[in-house]
Amino acid sequence: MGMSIKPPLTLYLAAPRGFCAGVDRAIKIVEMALQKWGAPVYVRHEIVHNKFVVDGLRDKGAVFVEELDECPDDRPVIFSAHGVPKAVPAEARRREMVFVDATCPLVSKVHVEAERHHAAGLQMVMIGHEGHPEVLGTMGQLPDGEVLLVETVDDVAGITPRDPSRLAFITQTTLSVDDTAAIVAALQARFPAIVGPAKEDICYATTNRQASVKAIADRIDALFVIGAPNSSNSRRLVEVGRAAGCAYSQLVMRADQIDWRAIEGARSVGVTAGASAPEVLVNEVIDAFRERYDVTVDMIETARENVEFKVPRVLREA
Ligand code: 0CJ
Ligand code: F3S
Repeated sequence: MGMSIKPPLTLYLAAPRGFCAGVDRAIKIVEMALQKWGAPVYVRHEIVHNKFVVDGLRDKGAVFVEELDECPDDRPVIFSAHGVPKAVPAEARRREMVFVDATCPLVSKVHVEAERHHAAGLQMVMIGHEGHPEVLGTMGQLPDGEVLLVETVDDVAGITPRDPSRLAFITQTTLSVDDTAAIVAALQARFPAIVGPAKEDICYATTNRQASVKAIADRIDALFVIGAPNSSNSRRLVEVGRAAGCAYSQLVMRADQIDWRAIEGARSVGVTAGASAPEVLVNEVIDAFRERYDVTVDMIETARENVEFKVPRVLREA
């Protein structure tokens, strides 16, 4: 940079951002399993959707696979934070494997809701993204055909429930709060008898991160969401930024993905991170801004979080 004077820039740092309690717990489970049993410990699916986290655990001896049939019988396996269909632990039991379920307790709660409604004779409608592991896991709690999936308001008109008067709905935990409210309203309009949670099953972390983006979106020229392309909650933060008035809202895995020319002339930017993105990557992005600008960081905190989840008992025992 030599003698050049850096242009001023205000960096609005959203809070809450980054790791949620479910991600924190899931990563701890892998680390504690490696300590307890040694390497290799198998992990079914990325423990959370972040390459930096996954690479770090792989360096410590975790082996990431997509399906249980890629694991040997005689090594422990961990199921990712997103949850698994019932058939997965059933198969692990049949093979007498040691397994630890890192499914977020807030996802497990949705699994229980689905089972409860099913036991009461209701067919389920799930609001979620087709093919996402959480959706596969939650739908996989019930027999095939018992859960109808809708992704959009338009999808609501296209489903054909067995008995429209005996329906319940559940949702993925990482959806857009606003889009989901519209889908729930469409379901209630078409199926007045449908039962469900008070609002939806979106978790506290998803809700809080979206609210903090909304709080800064109208005062920034650009928004950078640190997160992975396969991270649902992170992608929703980009959409929320755009919908709330920041047209240039971008998902970046880390600092090297920032397109500096695209933000030439920017005076203020927003930075946040998805629930699976570690704070070291936030700091990396802030440092990259400091190299190019005279940065003033202004943290905008819209909520305080104090949620913590215990790791399973098997890992708390010596
Ligand atoms: O599904 C979850 C319980 C969220 C886990 C944390 O975030 P991430 O990015 O691994 O997963 P999503 O794609 O679901 O946001
Ligand atoms: Fe759980 Fe929500 Fe995080 S469902 S894993 S607390 S994003």
